[in-house]
Amino acid sequence: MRVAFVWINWGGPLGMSQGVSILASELADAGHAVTVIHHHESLPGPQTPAECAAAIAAVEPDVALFSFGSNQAAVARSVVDLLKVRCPRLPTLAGGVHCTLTPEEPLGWGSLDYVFVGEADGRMDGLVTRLARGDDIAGEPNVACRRQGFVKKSRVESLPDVTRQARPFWEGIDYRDLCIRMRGVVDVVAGRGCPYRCTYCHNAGLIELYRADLGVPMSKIGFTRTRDPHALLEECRHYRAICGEHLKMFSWGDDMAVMSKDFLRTWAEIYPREFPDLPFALNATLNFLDEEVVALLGRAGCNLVKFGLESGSARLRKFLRRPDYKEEVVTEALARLRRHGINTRAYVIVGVPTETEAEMLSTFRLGAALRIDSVRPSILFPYPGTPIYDYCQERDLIDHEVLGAVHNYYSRTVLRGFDARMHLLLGRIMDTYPMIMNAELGGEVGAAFAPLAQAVLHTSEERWLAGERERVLREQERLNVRFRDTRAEFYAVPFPERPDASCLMRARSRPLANVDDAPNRAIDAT
Ligand code: B12
Ligand code: SF4
Repeated sequence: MRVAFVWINWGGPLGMSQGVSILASELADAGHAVTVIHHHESLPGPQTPAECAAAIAAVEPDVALFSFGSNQAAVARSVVDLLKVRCPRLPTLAGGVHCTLTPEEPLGWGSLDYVFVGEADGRMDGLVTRLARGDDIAGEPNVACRRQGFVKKSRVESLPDVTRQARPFWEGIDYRDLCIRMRGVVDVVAGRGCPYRCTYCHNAGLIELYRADLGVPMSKIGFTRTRDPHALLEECRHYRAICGEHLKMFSWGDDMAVMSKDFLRTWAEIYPREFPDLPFALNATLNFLDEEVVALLGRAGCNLVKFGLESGSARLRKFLRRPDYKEEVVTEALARLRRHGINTRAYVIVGVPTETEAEMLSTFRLGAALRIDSVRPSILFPYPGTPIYDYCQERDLIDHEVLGAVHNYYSRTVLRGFDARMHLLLGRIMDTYPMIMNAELGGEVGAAFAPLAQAVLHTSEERWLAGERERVLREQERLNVRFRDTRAEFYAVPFPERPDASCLMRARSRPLANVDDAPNRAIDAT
């Protein structure tokens, strides 16, 4: 069968969906002719929903498959609506995290035939073959559709065994080009799942879905899974062969990559033997970073541990149900990582309901005080299917018009309910947070940036919009240039298209992988 597999990533950061890649290779290995269409503004492919629909139609597919997240649902809808007009008889099936957590939403468009709920490994050949034959797949496990105005959803099957996960679709996705565009970073996945249920994360909804449908307690779902390290190593070899000298770093997409010490022990043996100079980065919760885990990561050549700090306020960390919300857990884990020369990146969230100005500022001040190598803010976006979404919905905090139009989580807040002062600062913060952090660093850097931080916090909106913003940003740029060639440490945003990616410019024992702005100072944009 001919299959068009569309990955809608419009407005999001560039990167390939592992889900699309492995499902596409499953289909190809079963004998289907698969075309992956990557819809992203920075790529040469389709630039509008109409062009995307035309690109799909040009494949003359027997089935069209879609994958997208909540922020891309509006774009996906336009594409599917237009496709339905062009090819009314073409069967369509969509999957991914948005479809899993809120199948009613895409099914409500009226143009999409089916939605897949949950993980689809091992299922693609059967589904596509039946769809292409014109069968009705309502009633198949994990499948949802609309019948007589109601959403009909079958129960999900048990979670797949990731040790049998298919390979990436190397022959159908230009990974070399992506690697170059992503400044040398290649995404891989070493496992799936996370034992926690932070209120803003998809995992809370996923666990609940599988627990309810399978009728077993959470501990029996088998949610947290690790791949065979040798299979991952084989994948790394393949990427090296494809990307050659462009490959600078592997970034693991796992939500929580340090759950299995057995995996890490093997990885620390096999990876550095073959890739002694190729760093990798992963996500972890700080409470898992005991001495043995950090030592294994160090031995394996891990360059960067990324973690959700989320807030400078322990109250908000607890509100968000972080497993590592306690101050001492944060400081001890960071000290351990530093001792082993591993760089750190904190993801932080601003615009959490009930957050005060002081709490928001404390987040950046804490990041600077702890000298975290990279601090990456996002503005809270309540994803449907998460506990924080229900919390905001119950309190009527969501501006649904804005919610549907925001393609990522660093553009603007989609929440109402903050006072005017918080709204004003939330509107400024993504442009200016490095100045607030730099003002905290003390010394010459702190003194130079302090007036800019003051201007950010105390300029009226009228003056800000009448030119003060540009002046402050120009001055920041001037200071960045001034400090760049000194030994001073300061935060800067190296890539204009990624305002959320700030790095502490400093000499490191393990330089971060993919951009050098000065000798011995590297920054990355993964
Ligand atoms: C790596 C990653 C990225 C990469 C790749 C994106 C991707 N979607 O794969 C990049 C950097 C591009 C990225 C960008 C963004 N991401 Co991101 N990302 C991840 C992360 C950490 C891992 C994804 C992964 O590899 N999973 C493993 C693979 C095997 O699973 P999977 O892709 O879900 O696929 C399985 C099923 O979903 C299903 N499936 C998927 N597609 C399809 C299609 C069909 C037809 C079928 C039948 C089944 C099916 O089967 C697959 C195999 O079992 C996830 C968290 C997570 N654990 O999922 C967040 C996550 C997906 N990202 C998230 C967000 C918010 C974003 C951004 C909006 C970030 C931003 N800066 O604003 C953008 C939007 C991108 C987009 N178009 O979705 C949220 C999405 C929330 C939501 N409700 O949409 C997540 C869940 C993080 C979180 N905890 O909130 N991200
Ligand atoms: S620790 Fe991270 S991946 Fe796990 S539930 Fe919390 S936010 Fe999600």
